[in-house]
Amino acid sequence: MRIDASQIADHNKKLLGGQREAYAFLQRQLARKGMNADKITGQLAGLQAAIPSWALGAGGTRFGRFSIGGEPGSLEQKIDDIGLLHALTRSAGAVSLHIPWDIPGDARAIKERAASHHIVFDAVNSNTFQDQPGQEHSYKFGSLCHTDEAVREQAIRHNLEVVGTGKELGSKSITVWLADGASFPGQHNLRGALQRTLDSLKAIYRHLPDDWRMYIEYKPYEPNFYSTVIQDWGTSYLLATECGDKAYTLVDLGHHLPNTNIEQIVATLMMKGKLGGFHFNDSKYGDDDLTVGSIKPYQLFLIFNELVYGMENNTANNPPLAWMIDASHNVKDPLEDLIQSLEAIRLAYAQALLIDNKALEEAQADNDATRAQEILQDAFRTDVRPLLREARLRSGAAIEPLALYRSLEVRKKLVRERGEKTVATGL
Ligand code: PSV
Ligand code: MN
Repeated sequence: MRIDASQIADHNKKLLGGQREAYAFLQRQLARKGMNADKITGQLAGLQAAIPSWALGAGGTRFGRFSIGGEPGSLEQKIDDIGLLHALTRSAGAVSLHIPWDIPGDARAIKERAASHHIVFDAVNSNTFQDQPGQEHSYKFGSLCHTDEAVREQAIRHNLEVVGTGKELGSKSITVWLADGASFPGQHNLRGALQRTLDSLKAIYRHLPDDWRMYIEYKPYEPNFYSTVIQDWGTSYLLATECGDKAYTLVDLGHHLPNTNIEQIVATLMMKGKLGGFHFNDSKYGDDDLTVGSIKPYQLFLIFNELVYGMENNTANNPPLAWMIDASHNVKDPLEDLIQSLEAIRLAYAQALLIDNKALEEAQADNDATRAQEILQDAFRTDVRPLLREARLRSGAAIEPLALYRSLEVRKKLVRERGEKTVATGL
């Protein structure tokens, strides 16, 4: 199914009066503080997050997976689902493919289908954390770090094939996440495993097209529980630096030990011009892959504060970031969950744009911690939703995407079209 412009226009017409009032009120409040609501609205509209091709079905845990019905059974249907999200929000204009979960049979046709939804192809993701049917060597004991050269070569080849697929689709970057690690002390020579990983990444990097980037994702644990080869941002930064200018660190919010100061990691990486991308999600304990902003919205705001500051004070020429939602949907309808995540990302961005940086700098210079907190929290506690609604309205999206999604009974229609028992590829 597709959502057409007239359905959106009808929905917006009903909400227009309320939106006009709320926006005008906020516009006046912001103007009093010397801020321009229209400018912020324009900045919000520019923030697009990629949707991963694996996030459109029910996610599972290792204990089970419960179908939600109407799941996309093919890449074409996944693109159509992202098309729905983008039509409703105009903030999901990109897809990130995971290969081999989603290999386009006919790249040109897939590209055309995506273009018909105004969707482009963001980073492609390689997968050497699972064995595929017919694969010669197993990744049970690692891939790019493996002690056996033949396994490493197979994994390198896979990454290059993924780049090849990405090239056909118009992607310009590859994200490498490795499950490589050890579950028991002594299982790995820690230094040897890191060295082999570096050598393998360099081999991939050597074949990277000039206008491509390589993002190196880190994660402290899982599926290995004693050591992960690329365990933290420092290791990723080291590897990216040794590979070269086209390699960057990728931060996945869920890939930190509890209470890690992620905003500080962002600040450090941007200071060095080495922050490549972001995987958004939220968590309470570990890599929980929950809806963005559902658990720690203040942390997300503080992260966006550093991102905005980093973009405005880009002394190290950090390139524009690749944004992606990397969440899993166990109990919610994935499309509803993603609409909420898209909203949370823009909310945090809008709040960060409201920070009075001049006043903050003064408070910092005076070592006035109380004032600094007031300045941050004043921005955080501003209800910025009229700005988000306005950005959607002006870009042809729905003022309230979730409400429209429900009133159009999208899931019910998808179940009717695709069936109750379809299962999407992914974890
Ligand atoms: C691993 O936990 C991860 O964050 C990587 O980005 C994977 O590509 C993705 O999740 C899906 O498993
Ligand atoms: Mn991730």
